[in-house]
Amino acid sequence: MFIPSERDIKEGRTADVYFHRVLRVLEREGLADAEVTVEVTAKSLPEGWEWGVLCGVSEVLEILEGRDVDVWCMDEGDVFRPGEPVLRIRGPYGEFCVLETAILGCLCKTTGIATKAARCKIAAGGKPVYSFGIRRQHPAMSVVVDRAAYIGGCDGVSGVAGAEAIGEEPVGTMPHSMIVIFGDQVEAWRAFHEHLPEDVPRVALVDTFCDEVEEALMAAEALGDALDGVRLDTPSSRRGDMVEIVREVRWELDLRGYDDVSIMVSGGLDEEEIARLAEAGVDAFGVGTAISDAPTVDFSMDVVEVEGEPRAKRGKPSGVKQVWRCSECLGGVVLPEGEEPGSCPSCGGEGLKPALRKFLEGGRRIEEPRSEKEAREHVLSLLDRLDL
Ligand code: PCP
Repeated sequence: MFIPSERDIKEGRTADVYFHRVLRVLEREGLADAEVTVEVTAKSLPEGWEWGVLCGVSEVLEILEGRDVDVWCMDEGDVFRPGEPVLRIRGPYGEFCVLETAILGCLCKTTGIATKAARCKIAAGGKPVYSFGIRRQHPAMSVVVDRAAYIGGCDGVSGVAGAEAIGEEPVGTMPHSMIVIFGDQVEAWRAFHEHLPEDVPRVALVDTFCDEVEEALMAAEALGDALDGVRLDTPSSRRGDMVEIVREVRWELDLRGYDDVSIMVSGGLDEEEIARLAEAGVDAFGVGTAISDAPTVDFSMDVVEVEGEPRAKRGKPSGVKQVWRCSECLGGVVLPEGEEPGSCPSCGGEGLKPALRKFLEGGRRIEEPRSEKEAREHVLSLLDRLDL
């Protein structure tokens, strides 16, 4: 398959060729050792997002570790805003110029995925949101996609490899194919219940051959107390008003004493539909494409200082910057490095703290980024102060 090795990435073989060309020119002109500082910033965010959840820091640090550079960055799962540098690298440009492609590549899509996951969690009102979309990306991306969705706040991931990477059990029960092959829903659900370990939730897919209400009641009657929930994954050709369908399923289940059977919905979900369905009583969401193929965040890496002198291309503010984040309101201000802030410009509080911290010194680790679990917990702790 077409998958570059970790060594290919760390040695710049996945780089845009012009970075190798600029390195050749600079080396021959004796400029490859010029000490520069670069900053990675997103001038704007997709779809009018006002904030993003940074993801990919761990891999960026792995790529730069051992190179003769100093690296400051925001942490895995930190919230950032347009115009705020999230990463700063200082050192001989020749040390890292061929790594720019990989560094940006580790940040752009994963940050989009993590941000979209956080937005879905806000839309779901805190109800469980599971990452179900790795099938929409190349399998080489499956771990990265599920990890980013988890860091953004997803409660679980469907991928076996992704779940292993984050130290969780994978989430997911049955595809339509199982029921179609049996040709009988009840037989399929009963076989699932008979053959799978007890710790696998009994969530019956209830939209394969008949109406969702009808199949939900069939599943409840077939599995009784063993049934944990039903999943509605109604194909678009049959998808009426899912809010009304969910309300009817809930009503008919409750009327017959199955009020402990949860309702999960998957298929074609995005923020708006999740919010509507959460309101209608859906207990959990399986979100695929909206998260796994989330918009790419347009980070760029720009030289802002050369041999200690502020210098940047037009449109990019020169000089090295620090981002001061308010721990109270999550507001922030960007100031030249070394300049101390006053009170928070958004809430007036005194909670401003520097967001860019030093992680590598001379290529050696002096600080570890958050783990996936720590980053996800951090994101979840911020959601009540973030708006869609
Ligand atoms: C899909 C599968 C995924 C869902 C939908 C993600 O259903 O269940 O979990 O959909 P999304 O990308 O639109 O959010 P099917 O394609 O019907 O696959 P299956 O029959 O295997 O459930």
